[in-house]
Amino acid sequence: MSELEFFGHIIDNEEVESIDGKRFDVWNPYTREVWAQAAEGSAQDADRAITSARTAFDEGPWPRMGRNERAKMIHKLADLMEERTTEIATLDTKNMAKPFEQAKHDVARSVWNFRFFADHQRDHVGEVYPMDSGHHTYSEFGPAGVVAAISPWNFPLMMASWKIAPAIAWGNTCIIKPSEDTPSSVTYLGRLAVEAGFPPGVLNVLNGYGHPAGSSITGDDRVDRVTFTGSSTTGKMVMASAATHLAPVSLELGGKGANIVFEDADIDNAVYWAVEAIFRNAGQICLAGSRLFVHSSIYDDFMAKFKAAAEALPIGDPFDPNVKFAGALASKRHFEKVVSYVEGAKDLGGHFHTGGVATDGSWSVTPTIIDGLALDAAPYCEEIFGPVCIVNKFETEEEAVHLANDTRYGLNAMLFTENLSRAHRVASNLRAGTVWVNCFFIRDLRTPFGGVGDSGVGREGGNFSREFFTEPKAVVMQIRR
Ligand code: TXE
Repeated sequence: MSELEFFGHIIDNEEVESIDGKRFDVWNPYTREVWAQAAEGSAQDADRAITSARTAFDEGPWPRMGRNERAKMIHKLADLMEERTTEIATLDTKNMAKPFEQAKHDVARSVWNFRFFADHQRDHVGEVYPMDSGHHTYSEFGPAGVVAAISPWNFPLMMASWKIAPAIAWGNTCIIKPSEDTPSSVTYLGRLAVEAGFPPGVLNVLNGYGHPAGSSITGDDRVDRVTFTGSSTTGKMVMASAATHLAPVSLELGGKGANIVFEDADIDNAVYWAVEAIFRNAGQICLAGSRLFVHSSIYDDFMAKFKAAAEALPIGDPFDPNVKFAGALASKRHFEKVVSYVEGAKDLGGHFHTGGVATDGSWSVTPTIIDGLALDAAPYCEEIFGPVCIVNKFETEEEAVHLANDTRYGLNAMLFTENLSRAHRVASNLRAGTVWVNCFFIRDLRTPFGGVGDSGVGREGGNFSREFFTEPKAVVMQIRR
């Protein structure tokens, strides 16, 4: 046991065990071995973390320091992350079998999250309105207070940084509760914040399970904002818990992304992105293009190329630089979930063009492409969150839009066409938070990000993050009587 790595809570700039000394095992899903342990947070540990963040907010320097000084410290943290890219990426790869090259890319995107929001709060422009009554009114964006952030395991560092960066940039203090499946990189980030000289209590890391650790921070009335990424079911519980003390929530939940390939698409480009959209990160992406709609006139051609590209993906050791997709799934529990959908698709008469094989030696499912399922079949309607693409034909644009929108989710959609008018028209008609045209997964942090329906509540990004992580105030000033 002694050679296992340990990830404690980071509270008040100290890395600590749980009060009751409890720990849980951290698995490497590729080797299927326990490689570390993490502190298992209880309600008492959550209380310690909240007290720390509350005191840091009410009495500490962070919300009171100049914007430039705060930005500098956040950039210092980003510098340290950049320097330790290999170490951090190694943790995410060990922890969830994320291909190492991709894990490094995730670190780079996380670094950019911190840099972007540090600068965004430093440089943001306020509004002043001269009023006919002889007053000026302006908006002030003061920090909201203590932020409880709950992050998932599919992009362990990146999803956490996406919450922490705007929260602390706007002068809040934060408690992040990483997924129990992937505590390592976020704890490491907490260590780096201490090294970067953050005042105690600005960034606390609370490890542990959704209940009691997560629910104890969302339900505490000393918490002013709750930001959560995870399943729609848990999201509803988080919202109910935050509602007990009227804390605003930002929820980024599940998805069942539609990917529409029109007859006038550049087929090779569409195939490239269809592969990226469902097999990157082994399909464990809320934005995955898990429902693919292909025009009937190009269906056979497209499917032959898509199948060939899927079968060419090397699967295996995530530390192997050739393995870029479809490694092991993040946990045994998740592997079993994906397999149950694959088996369900077989029982429901789905036609497997490729895949559907649970591989030996790791918790992997081969890249899977299925068609022939009914539109009410569970694998078609529900979020599988694995490398499983369900394909359907369509005949008209109206039909494609109807199919794409006929879901409880609405996080994102993609469309492939070389017809400019159609691109704009369809993008406008799709019920989704993000629409990609002839591409996928490209993101500008200034734009809104979030979902419709069961995919979430609220938007983050640029000024949308500012609205959520601050308490906007109107000040009215008499200029002349
Ligand atoms: O999610 P949960 P799970 C989807 C995906 C996946 C499914 C289940 O389909 O197969 O959800 O994954 C914390 N109060 N997504 O079980 O339960 C939990 O500890 C407060 C989509 O991992 O939502 C973890 O930190 N927190 C998704 C986080 O919530 C609670 C990413 C997510 O766990 C809690 C992940 C509670 N009562 C899964 N219960 C996406 N949108 O990208 C749990 N948690």
